[in-house]
Amino acid sequence: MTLPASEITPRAVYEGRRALLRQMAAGAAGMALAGWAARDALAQAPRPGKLAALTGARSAVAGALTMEKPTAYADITSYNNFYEFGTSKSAPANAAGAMKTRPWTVAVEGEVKKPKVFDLDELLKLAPMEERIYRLRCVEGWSMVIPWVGYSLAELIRRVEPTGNAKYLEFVTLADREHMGGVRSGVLDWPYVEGLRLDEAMQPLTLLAFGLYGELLPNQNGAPLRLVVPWKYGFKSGKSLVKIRFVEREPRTAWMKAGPDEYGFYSNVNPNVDHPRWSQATERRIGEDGLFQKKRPTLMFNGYEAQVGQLYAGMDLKKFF
Ligand SMILES: Nc1nc2c(c(=O)[nH]1)N[C@H]1C(S)=C(S)[C@@H](COP(=O)(O)O)O[C@H]1N2
Ligand SMILES: [Mo]
Repeated sequence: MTLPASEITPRAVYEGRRALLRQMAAGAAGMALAGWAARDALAQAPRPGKLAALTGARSAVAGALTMEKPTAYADITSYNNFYEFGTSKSAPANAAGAMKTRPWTVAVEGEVKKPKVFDLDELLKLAPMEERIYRLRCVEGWSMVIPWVGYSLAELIRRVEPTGNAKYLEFVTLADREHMGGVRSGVLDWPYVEGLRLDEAMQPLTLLAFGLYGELLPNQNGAPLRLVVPWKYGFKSGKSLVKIRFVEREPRTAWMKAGPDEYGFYSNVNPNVDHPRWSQATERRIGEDGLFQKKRPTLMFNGYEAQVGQLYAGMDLKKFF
């Protein structure tokens, strides 16, 4: 389960308090206190008890512990986008049980000095697990707050030593026709491919996630490991990763192939750049739905502007959407 307060390492507590003080100094004192209380409640909440425990110390990475109340486990694990299992929100929870998540390997290749096929067990031990509480904003206009367990993708990147030609990373996810009904359909050009610029991939918030709510990832959320890039629309966070390629040129992603005018390479959350077919200015928080529930304003870079804004300095974000 998530570490009870009594077992959190003194350093984690110290770092957490410092993060809190920084947030309070930033003028969010009331919200910060509410958020802190929510996280303490989370830490004491019983494990969902569905899957094996995978705990992490609270992250000290700047911005890694959002102040907002985590979405209920039942919502996070029953309202999903995972088109390999179908396009409805309930299809992944119903069908992803068929996916075999062991044995599992991830091939890391391309422009690196030390290419390697990593076994899942090796990846689970590669770096200390951390709890990160991130907002996830889907391009469709809804959001959740998810307590992930994992470590920065940078930990893995450093170990394979990118060459000077490595400018981008391409992420390839599982496409198993036998166990994934959606892969037999033509809804996307499989496998699901996503990409990041190397500096985006190295940003410490970019997470390789293996769990949520203190347990291994449920299949429908991308077991056994997935990417989470909290300042970008949810589709950039590929599930069930099998390959990471370091490349020189910007990868063509599955969504860019499907709708080049609608889905750009960057896909940073941006309330000022509308999707061609709908506004991106507000969002519906899953679990808060109700007749009189107000939508929430969508935040620039999904609220992570202080951490990631400088990655895009001087870029026209309407052009590089
Ligand atoms: N392989 C794969 N990864 C994927 C998707 C997908 O269809 N296939 N959907 C994306 C989208 S659109 C979103 S919003 C998030 C949803 O993650 P969640 O179901 O864990 O909330 O996963 C992303 N990763
Ligand atoms: Mo999404």
